[in-house]
Amino acid sequence: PAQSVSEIVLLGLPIQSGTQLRGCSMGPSALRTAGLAEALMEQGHTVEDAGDVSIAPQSDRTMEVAAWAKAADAKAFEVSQGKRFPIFMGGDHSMALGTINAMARRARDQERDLIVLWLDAHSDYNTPETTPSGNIHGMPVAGLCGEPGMDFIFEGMDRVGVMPADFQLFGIRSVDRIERQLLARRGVSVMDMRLIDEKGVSHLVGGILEDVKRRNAMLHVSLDVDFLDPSIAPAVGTTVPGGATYREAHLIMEMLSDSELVTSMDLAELNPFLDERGKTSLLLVDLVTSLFGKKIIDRAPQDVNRMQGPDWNSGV
Ligand code: 5AB
Ligand code: MN
Ligand code: MN
Ligand code: MN
Repeated sequence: PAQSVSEIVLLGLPIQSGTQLRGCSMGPSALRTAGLAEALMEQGHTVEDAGDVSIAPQSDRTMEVAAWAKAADAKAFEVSQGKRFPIFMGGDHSMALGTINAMARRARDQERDLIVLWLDAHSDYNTPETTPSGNIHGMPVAGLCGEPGMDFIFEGMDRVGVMPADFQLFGIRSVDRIERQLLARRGVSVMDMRLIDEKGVSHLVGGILEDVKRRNAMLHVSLDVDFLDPSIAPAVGTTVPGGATYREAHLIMEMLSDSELVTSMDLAELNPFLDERGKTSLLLVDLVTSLFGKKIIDRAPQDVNRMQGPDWNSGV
C-alpha cells in the first residue's frame, strides 16, 4: 500500500480472552510505546490513532470473546471507511473474528472478494469440538469459514463468511490432528515451513499477489507474532521453533508494499509481558514500516543496466 492510501488508522483491540495466558491486553500499549505511529509519520504518512475498543464485563471468557468480536467488528468497520488503511493492534488472535468480518463487509460493499494472508505458526482451524486447549485464539479461521459450533460469536452481527479457499495460511508448522483433516477437506491453502524452505518466500508470495491482483480482491494480512522465529520475536505465548527469519519477514512486507494490494492488517498475539527489552514490539514496528514503503535502497530494476557509472575521466 502506498499511493492509494490516504490515511493510516490505528485501532487498539486489547483482547486476551481467547487465550489462557495473560498479557496480550498490553499489546496495543506496547506498539504505541515502540513508536508505531511516529515511525509511519516519519515516512510521510498521515496517521490517526483511534484509541482502544473496550467491552462491558462478561460472565465468562467465551462470552468475552463473543462480545469482543462484536465490538471489534463494529469499530473496525467504522475506521476502515474510504481509503483509510486500518492497522488493528491486538490482542490475541480471536480479534480476527471481528476485524476480518468487518473487512469482508467492506469488500462485499464494493462487490469484491476478501483474500486473507494468515501469517502464523498455527493454522487456527480448530472448532469447539476439535480444540485440544479450549482456547478460541486457535479457532478464528474456522469461525470465519463457518465451521459448526461458533455461531454464537457472530450472533447479532452482520456476518459475512469467508471461503476457506480465500485463506492463505503461511508459515505454518503446528497443526493438530483433527485440524489437519478439516483443513484438507475444506481445501484451505496451507503453505507450511517446509514449502517455504523448498520454494522460497519470493516465489510463494508472488503467486498469492498475482491471484489477488487478477481477482481485484481486497487483501487483509493477519500477522501472528509466532509466525516469526522465537529467536527474533520472543514476546508470544505460543512460540514454535523454525519460524520466519528477519529477512524472510521483511521480504514479505517489501513485496506486499510494492504490490500496493494490501488493504488492512492485524498485529496479533503480541504479549509484551514476555518480551526482552521491547525487541518484539520494535520488530513489529520495523515490519510495518517495510509494509508502508521503507526500502533499503531505491531501486528500479528495469533501469539498472541503463544507469551510468562514475565518469572516471572527468574526475567526478
Ligand atoms: B494462535 C493450538 N492449535 O488450538 C490450540 O497463536 C494452538 O493464534 C493455537 O495461532 C494457537 O490450542 C493459537 C494447540
Ligand atoms: Mn494465530
Ligand atoms: Mn468469492
Ligand atoms: Mn500462532
